[in-house]
Amino acid sequence: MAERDPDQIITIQQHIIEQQRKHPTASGEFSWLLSGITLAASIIQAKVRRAGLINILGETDTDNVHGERQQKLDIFANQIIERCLAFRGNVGVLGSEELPEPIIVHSREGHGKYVVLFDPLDGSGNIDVNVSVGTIFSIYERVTSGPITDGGLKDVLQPGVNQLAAGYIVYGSSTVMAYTTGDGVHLFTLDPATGSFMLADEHVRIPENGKIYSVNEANFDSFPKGVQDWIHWARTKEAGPFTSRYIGSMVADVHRTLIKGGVFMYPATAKSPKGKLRLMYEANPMAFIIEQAGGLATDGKNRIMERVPTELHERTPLFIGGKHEVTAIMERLARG
Ligand code: AHM
Ligand code: MG
Repeated sequence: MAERDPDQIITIQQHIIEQQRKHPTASGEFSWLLSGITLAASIIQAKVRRAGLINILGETDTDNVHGERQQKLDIFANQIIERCLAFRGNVGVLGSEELPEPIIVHSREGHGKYVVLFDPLDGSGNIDVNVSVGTIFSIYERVTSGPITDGGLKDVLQPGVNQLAAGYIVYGSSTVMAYTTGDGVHLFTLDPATGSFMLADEHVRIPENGKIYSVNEANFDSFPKGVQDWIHWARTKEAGPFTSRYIGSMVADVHRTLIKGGVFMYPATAKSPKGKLRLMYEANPMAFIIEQAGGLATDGKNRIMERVPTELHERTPLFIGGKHEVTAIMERLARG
């Protein structure tokens, strides 16, 4: 790929259009869909930035002065994404962490051909303490055609390898967005002055041999033995040594892992025997991003993106990050 002039300013819209030009048969519908997600992200970040003020101004989760129910931020984020995508005309099914069942989108043109799965505000438990939160999304093409008859489940329950695109937005000290359509991972930073996501880095690669592990160590005693063994090893002098970082917002922990390397994990625990994180809108999109950056994402045994889902809210253990670290943990797990 030709080197870009570093002085060139590229917005996410331009970038998506450029990506689309690489596919001569592309209709432009897909770019239209992605731009719905960036619009939602801009609106959500503005609301997240005012979260503290909203409390100071005395608004609660009771009715506001207009007689409207004051919403929690994750419900707000969910509604914004629904509203930004449902009217694009090309989305057939939406699935969200906040919704028990998929939503079938009825548009004037008939059922759209895309499926979008999302976690509207990952890590929302951290908002009260001003820690980064984010939005995660995953896009598929429907596998059925014509009217959607089974509540959208056939179209939703696809393995991650079928994803057309995935990405996340972190509402941190700045707002950053990462996306992939299978041609590398591209990073953008929101310029609050213009409201545009500006290209910050293209074809990002996860550093090899990162020396950070990220896990909720309070659960250590109930981790599988292989995970305990690897952590014991990582704490030794010979290992590197590693340092530990755990934000408690997966989206922010994985973003750090993408930039700095190392491994983020949420193994099975006594409290969450199947793992805590959700396969379809947390693990799969992050797996697509990290694999496209040269890393790995597994459930300890198998590649996350090859798991065949059986339900929208299915949980999975997750080991995601640099190849060396994830492979080493899997080897220890295999030893039992
Ligand atoms: P959420 O989507 O309801 O916010 O829950 C998922 C979050 C992840 O962002 C994070 O990695 C994990 O829960 C933290 O869990 P724990 O507090 O058990 O460490
Ligand atoms: Mg989440």
